[in-house]
Amino acid sequence: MKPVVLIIGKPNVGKSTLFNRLIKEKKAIVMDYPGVTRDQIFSEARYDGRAFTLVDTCGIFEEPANELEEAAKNKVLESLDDSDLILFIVDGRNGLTAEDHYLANVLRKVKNKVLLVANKVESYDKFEINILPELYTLGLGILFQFPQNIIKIWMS
Ligand SMILES: Nc1nc2c(ncn2[C@@H]2O[C@H](COP(=O)(O)OP(=O)(O)OP(=O)(O)O)[C@@H](O)[C@H]2O)c(=O)[nH]1
Ligand SMILES: [Mg+2]
Repeated sequence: MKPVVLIIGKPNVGKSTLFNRLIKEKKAIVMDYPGVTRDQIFSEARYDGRAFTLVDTCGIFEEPANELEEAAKNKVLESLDDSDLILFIVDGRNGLTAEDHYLANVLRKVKNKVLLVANKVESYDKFEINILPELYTLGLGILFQFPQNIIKIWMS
């Protein structure tokens, strides 16, 4: 079986945008408001000659507002063990919130396969000063940036 790469993160951080970019298709719906992705979306992907299954998710709601969110959350929780790599996406422009910390705590149990990805990093200078130090406090692996050069660093 191909390795499974799971994209996770709180709503609206750009998970589906990254998913589409990596599979080079507009398969997942991208909107400028949170809570767009519900069911997990799977796609076969290939990068640098390596094939893998990429999964876009709704992330994990700390406090699901309804049964749908509860079911979606449980599905993602179940998927963690079955994934080979988990891309934990955070907002590199606005920094962390309680939701990110909640997710980080959940992911600590599978820490060795988690990569923290800061998305929406349009100004690296601002990011480095305002956001980067905060991200290190999560104590989760290496930091990658998107969109600037994640793919380059990821595969190197
Ligand atoms: N400025 C900026 N905006 C981005 C970036 N990546 C995504 N966005 C925007 O952020 C918004 C949310 O993107 P999505 O990809 O739908 O986010 P998501 O995490 O899948 O959201 P949910 O499915 O609702 O959890 C959209 O308006 C995107 O265009 C980025 O790198 N920079
Ligand atoms: Mg989405």
